Amino acid sequence: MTAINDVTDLTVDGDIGVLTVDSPPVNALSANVRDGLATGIAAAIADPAVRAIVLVCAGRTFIAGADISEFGKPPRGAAFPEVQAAFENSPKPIVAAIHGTALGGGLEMALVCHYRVAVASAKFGLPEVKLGLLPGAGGTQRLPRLVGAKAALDMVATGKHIGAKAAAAAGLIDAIVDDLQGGAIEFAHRILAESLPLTRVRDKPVLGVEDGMFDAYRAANAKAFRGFEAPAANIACIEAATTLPFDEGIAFERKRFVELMSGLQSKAQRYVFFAERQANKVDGLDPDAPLLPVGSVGIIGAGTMGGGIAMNFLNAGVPVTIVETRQDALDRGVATIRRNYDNTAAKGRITAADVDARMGLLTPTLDLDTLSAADLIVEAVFENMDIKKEVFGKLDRIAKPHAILASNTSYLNVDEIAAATSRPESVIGLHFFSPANVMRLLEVVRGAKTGGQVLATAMATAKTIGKVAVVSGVCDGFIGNRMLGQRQQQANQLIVEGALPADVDRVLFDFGFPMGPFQMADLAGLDIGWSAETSKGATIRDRLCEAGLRGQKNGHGFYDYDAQRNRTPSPVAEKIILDYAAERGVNRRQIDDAEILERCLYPMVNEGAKILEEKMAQRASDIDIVWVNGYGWPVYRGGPMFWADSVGLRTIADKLAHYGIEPASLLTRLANDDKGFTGAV
Ligand code: 3H9
Repeated sequence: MTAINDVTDLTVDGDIGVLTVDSPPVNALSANVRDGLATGIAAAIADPAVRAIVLVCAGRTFIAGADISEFGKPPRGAAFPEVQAAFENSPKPIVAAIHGTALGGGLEMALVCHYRVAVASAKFGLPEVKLGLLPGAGGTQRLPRLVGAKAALDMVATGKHIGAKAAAAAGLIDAIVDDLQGGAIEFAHRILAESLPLTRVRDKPVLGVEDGMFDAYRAANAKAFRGFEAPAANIACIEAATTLPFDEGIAFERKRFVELMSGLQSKAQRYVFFAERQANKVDGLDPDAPLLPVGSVGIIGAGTMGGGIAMNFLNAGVPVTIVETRQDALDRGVATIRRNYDNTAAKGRITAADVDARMGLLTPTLDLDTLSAADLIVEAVFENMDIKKEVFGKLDRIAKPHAILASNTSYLNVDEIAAATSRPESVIGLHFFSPANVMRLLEVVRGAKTGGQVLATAMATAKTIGKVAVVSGVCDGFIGNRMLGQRQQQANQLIVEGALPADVDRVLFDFGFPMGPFQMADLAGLDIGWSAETSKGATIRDRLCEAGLRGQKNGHGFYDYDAQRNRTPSPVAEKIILDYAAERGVNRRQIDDAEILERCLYPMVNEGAKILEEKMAQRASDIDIVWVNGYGWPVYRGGPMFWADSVGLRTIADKLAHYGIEPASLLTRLANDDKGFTGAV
C-alpha cells in the first residue's frame, strides 16, 4: 500500500490499482481529498503493473459530496473539474465502488468513472437543491445521459435519493455486488477480460426527452417550489442538457451554480444544514457518556398528541404502552393510529406487513400501573398544571428507578411538574409539535434539576425517532411559542389599527410561511381555550366565537370556507373587527406591507434575543432550527436570527424603537458593535 496523502492511498492488487479515500466522517471532497484523488489517479495511471482502477471509500460511506464547509472560502487544493477530467480521460478503466451514500459531488465523481458498482444498501442522489444549489460538477449534464431526462429532472429538482435497485434499473450503476471491494475488483477483471470500452458518460445522448416536459414539471411542482430559487435553476440545467452540446451544458451549469452559491438563499440553507446538526449537541455534556436505555415507552393520553407521539416510537421499532382513562377514548386513539398507518400503506409508503408489525408493538391499556416496566414515559394529557402534577405524582410511585419521566407540555413550567415527584432529576419536557408523527421538531425542555444523562438520552432518542431536537430552558412557551406569542400580539393589534386579517396573512405567506396567523387560527379552531360561559367579548377572537364563528371546522372564521376549503374573507368577521376598533376609539389607518412584516417579525427577533440573553436557548442557530422545523419559517431565509442578521440588527433595533417596543439589551449591544447573532451572514 502506498500512502498518497493522509486521506488517500493506492494498493496494487494483481493488475488492479485500488485507490481508497479515507476521510471521516463522510469522505467529503475537501481540498485534501481532491489532492489525494488527483495524485492517486496519476500514480495509478503511471504504474505499469496497473491495468484497471477501482475507486473505493473507507468508513461508513462513499463520497457524500463537496465539503460544504469550504464553500465561500478562498479556493485551495486541486480543482475539482481537473480531478474529474483526469478520471474521465484515464486510458485505464476506472470502476467506482459505492457503499453508503454517493451524494452530490460524490455522485458526480462516480459519474466520471467508466463503470459503477454498488452494494445493495447504497443510496444515490444529487441533493444540492436542498442546500439552495445545483450539482456544479457536471451532475446535471451527465445524470440525464445515464438515467434519462425525466428521472434526472426529478432527482435534481427534489434532491431525492434512490436505492441501488432503482439505480441499477435506471442504468445509473452497472452492477450490484455483495462484497464492495472484492465485487468491484471482479468487475474490473471482467472489463479487462471482455475488453469493455472506456465509457464516458459525457459521450452518451440524453434519452427520454418529451415535448413540454419541463414546463409541465414546473407547473406541477409550483406549490412545492414556491419561493425557492434553486429548483428552477436545476430544472433549467437539465433542460440545457437536452438542447446544448455537453461542454456548453457544463458552462451553463457552472454559471448557474456560481450564481446560486453566492446568493443569500443557499447561504441560509447551508447554515441550516450545519445548525441542525449542531442543535443536537449539548454544551457541557460529554458526548461519549453512557446513555440510559430506551427499550420501551409508555404514553399517557391517546388523543391526537399521544397517538402521534406513539407512532414515532412504533415506526422506530420501539414497543409502546399507551394509557387512557376511558375505554372509548383508548379505542378511538388506537383506531386513529391504525387508520393513519393504513392510509400510509394505501399510498404505498409502507407495506401491510409494516402496519401489522407496528400495531403489534402497541399495547393499549387503562391501567397506569403497567407503565412500571417503561424506560421512558411521555405524558400527553390535557394542558393543565393540576392534572399534570397529579399524573407525575402517580408516576413517581409507579415508574421504575431511572425511568425518564417526560411531559409533552407546550408552555407549562417543567420545574413545577418535576416538583410533584421525588426525582426531579428524571423529569424533562419533550414538546412534540402537531401532528407529532409528521413534524420534525422536538423541543427538549431542560428543567433546573434535569440530570445530564436524562438530557443526553432524550437528545439521542430524538435522533432515533427522526426528530430534530433543540434544547430549551424553562420559560413560558419555551423557544417557539414564546416567540410566536410576540407575532400573534402584533398581528392582533394590526387588525385593530387598520389592516385586515387577509393583509397580514398575505404578507407572511409572501415572505414564505405556509400560511399566516389568521389562517392558522381558523385551521386550529377559534374556540380552542374559549368557553361560552366565561367569554366576556374582550378580544376579537372571543367575539368571533360568540357570533358562532369557529374557523374551518364550521366553515366560518376570519374567512368563510366552501366545501373544498377555498377561503374568502368573512364580512361578518370584518364587521366584528371594525366595531371592536370603533368601540376603542381607534382611528383605523392604511397600514402598508412593510409595516406588517416588520411588526410581525422584528418583535419575534427581539424575543429571540431575550431568550438568548436568558440562556433559554444554547445558541442563536438553535432558535432558527425551532422556527424552520416547527413553524414553517422558510428555510431559504435561514430562521429568524439568521434573517435578522441579513436585515441588519441596527435596522431592527431602530425600527423596534420606532414602533414603541424596547429592543432587548443583547440586540442593542450587538447592533452597536455592528455584529450579528449567528456570525453566518
Ligand atoms: C455538492 O456536492 C456540490 C457539488 O455538486 C459541486 C461542487 C463544485 N460537507 O448528517 P450527519 C458532516 S454540495 C461537510 O450527522 P448521517 C456533518 O456536518 C454537497 N461536512 O451523518 C456532520 O458533522 P459533525 C452535496 C459534511 O450519517 C458529519 O458529517 N451533498 C458533509 O446522519 C456527519 O453528518 C450533500 O448535501 C459535507 N458534504 O448522514 C450531502 N456531509 O459530526 C450532505 C456531512 O461535526 N450530507 N458532513 O456534526 C448528508 O446528507 C448526510 O450528512 C449523510 C450522512 C447522508 C451523508
